Amino acid sequence: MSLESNVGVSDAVLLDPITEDAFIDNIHERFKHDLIYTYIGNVVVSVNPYQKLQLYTHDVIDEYRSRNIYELPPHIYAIADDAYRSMRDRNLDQCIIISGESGSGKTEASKVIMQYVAEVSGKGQDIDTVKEQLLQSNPVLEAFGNAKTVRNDNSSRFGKYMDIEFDYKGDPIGGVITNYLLEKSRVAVQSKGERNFHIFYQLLSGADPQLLKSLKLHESAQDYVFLRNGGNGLSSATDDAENFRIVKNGMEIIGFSSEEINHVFKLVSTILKLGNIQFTPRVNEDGTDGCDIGAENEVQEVCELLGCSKELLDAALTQRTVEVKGDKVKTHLKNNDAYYARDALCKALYSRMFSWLVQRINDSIKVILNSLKIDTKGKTKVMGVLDIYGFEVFQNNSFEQFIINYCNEKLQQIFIELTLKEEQEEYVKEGIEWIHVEYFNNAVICDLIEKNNVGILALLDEECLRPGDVTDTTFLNKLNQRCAQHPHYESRSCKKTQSDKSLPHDAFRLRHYAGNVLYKVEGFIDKNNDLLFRDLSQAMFSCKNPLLKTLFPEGNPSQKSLKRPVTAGSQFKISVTELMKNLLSKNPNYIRCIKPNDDKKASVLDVNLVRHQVRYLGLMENVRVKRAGYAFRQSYGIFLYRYKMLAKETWPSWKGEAKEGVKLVLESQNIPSEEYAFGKTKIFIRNPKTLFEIEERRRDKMEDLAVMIQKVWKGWK
Ligand code: AOV
Ligand code: MG
Repeated sequence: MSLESNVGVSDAVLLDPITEDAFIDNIHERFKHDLIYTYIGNVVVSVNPYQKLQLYTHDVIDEYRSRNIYELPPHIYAIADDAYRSMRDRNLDQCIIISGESGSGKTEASKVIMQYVAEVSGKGQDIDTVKEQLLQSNPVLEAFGNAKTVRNDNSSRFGKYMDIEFDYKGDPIGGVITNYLLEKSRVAVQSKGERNFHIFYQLLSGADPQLLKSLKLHESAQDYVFLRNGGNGLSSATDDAENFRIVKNGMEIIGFSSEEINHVFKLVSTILKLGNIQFTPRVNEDGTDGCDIGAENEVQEVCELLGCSKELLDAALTQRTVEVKGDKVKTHLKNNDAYYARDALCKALYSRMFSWLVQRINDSIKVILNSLKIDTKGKTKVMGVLDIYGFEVFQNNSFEQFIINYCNEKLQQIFIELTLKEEQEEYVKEGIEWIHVEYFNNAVICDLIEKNNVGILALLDEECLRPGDVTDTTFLNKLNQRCAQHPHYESRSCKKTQSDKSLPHDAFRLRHYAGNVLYKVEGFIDKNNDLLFRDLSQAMFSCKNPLLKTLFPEGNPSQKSLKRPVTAGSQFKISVTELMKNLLSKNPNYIRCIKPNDDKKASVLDVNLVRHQVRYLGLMENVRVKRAGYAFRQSYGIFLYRYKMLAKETWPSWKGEAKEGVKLVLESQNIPSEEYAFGKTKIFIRNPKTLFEIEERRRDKMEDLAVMIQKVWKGWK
């Protein structure tokens, strides 16, 4: 990559005039020259190039290493370097928040950050082992947690937050991955043009004949119902066989035993086989409806793979035990209910296996650390990287999209809170002259979704827990009663939207920060309840395959308590709330990803599509706040402590007010007065370059002082 960049402006703050058109023209011009990154102050705006650019080579990394952020053209490396050095040198925990809609390049950006940190941090055999484990977690989790959607050939179907831990020297000494709700419905059903999770296809096309035979699998994806319903067994953009090799190798490097790897593949195979089971309706002797299992051989093979009794599995798939006044009574499942239960089992198997994989990777990193000579005691510092599923709108949107889009609302909320709201409030609080920049605050939508007792999630829980005849329709009715007045809620029965014929009767529409999404209510109650018949969890627990005992602890017959599990929605809300708290406790760095076109094409930028994103991401507001504001602020005491050696009046100590001392320091450096402003408790510096200059002069001064001390010292000796 040419590090010279004179196309447009590299920081949108320098645009003149600051208009949306100028902003988009600038991004567009740069994009045409393969300059996909542009700053807004310290925020990186990244436009997905949909082609391999020479942006991520060792040479480029070397260029960016330990350089100040504005010395080189914008790059994720510059942000990563800045975050890394602030963490190491100033002891500030960092987080890098990557946001943008589906297919905009978040996952790729997160990998670029990890690659950078791995390259610039310390070296050595032990440290390299840790790094390798952290890096290898990517292909493994992508294989199991990503899939092709109509928006993205490698779409993350789970949220991921990774804390990388460092010692005081800045060497990585560990990492913890947290995963957020996997879109498990995909295991059983995929929309047209989409695929199941990558691992299914990878296993079929990458496993050698011997492995396939031991897993009782055929090579052709077309043989499996769960891989057929999206009508898209192959994806042009992925090489499944090669990726299988990479994933298996990754699992080995991370420390999975060959037995564990085998258990995992057995579960993958089990799911494919269960998906091929067919049920046929039957009338029982007592006149009730029941069903029989077709494809007996698939069940037989599943039993062999899992070490399960066929009788038990047959029964669990077609019957259900219910307690009636303390007695256990078996009832037959109707045909449709059997399919439903079978799918629930497959989804539970897969999503629990996925969480286990994450846990296993975390444990493995800990185990390695304990066996190495790395000192993890003492103070560690953390850099968190967040890569979640992006905002998405499909033809059919269900509970999963509702959860994904809720998560994106929360991330937008953090961005607004920190870059638009708090920043402006601080100027006012500090008495700095300030003209307010208006922006849309999406807190109102977050409330609509998550507010205790009245938000959509609470109403969904209320309906799930209500005794009586609860259906998706009763849930929708409840929403219509309770949310009709909300400006971001619309449905066919709301007065304001009654006449809108594009609104079907079985859906509600939310006006999200990033656009309107119509959610079909079908499946909301079931997906939120997330219940698995106990017969199935008991059958799984009874299997010889040890992994299943870990995955289905509630199937242990000796476990008495049958407490109702927390609903999927509540669970997600709890984990997102924790995530937000965690992010807010760290120094945030932002990467805002933009998708240039809807066709995954290189060199094409659809101005209207980009305009839409620029608007909802609040980028213009961001530019205006940054342009009128100050890049750096610090309380007087801390600033003076760091720079007091620059003025003879304040060195070695200053007895007066800190603010006065700071004034003397800045005056002594002949810094133009428009470059800074005095707040009530803090000094504000407009341009980062000014701060870098002051920092450099401090460094020179420190060197002079060191030489002087050495001379004095020698004189004494
Ligand atoms: P996402 O993470 O934001 O979507 P990805 O990071 O998976 O999007 O990017 C989608 C695809 O765009 C990738 O598979 C690459 O083909 C291409 N791409 C993205 N960034 C780059 C880059 N810097 N250089 C080259 N190609 C790139 V989602 O996970 O769907 O929200 O849930
Ligand atoms: Mg992604």
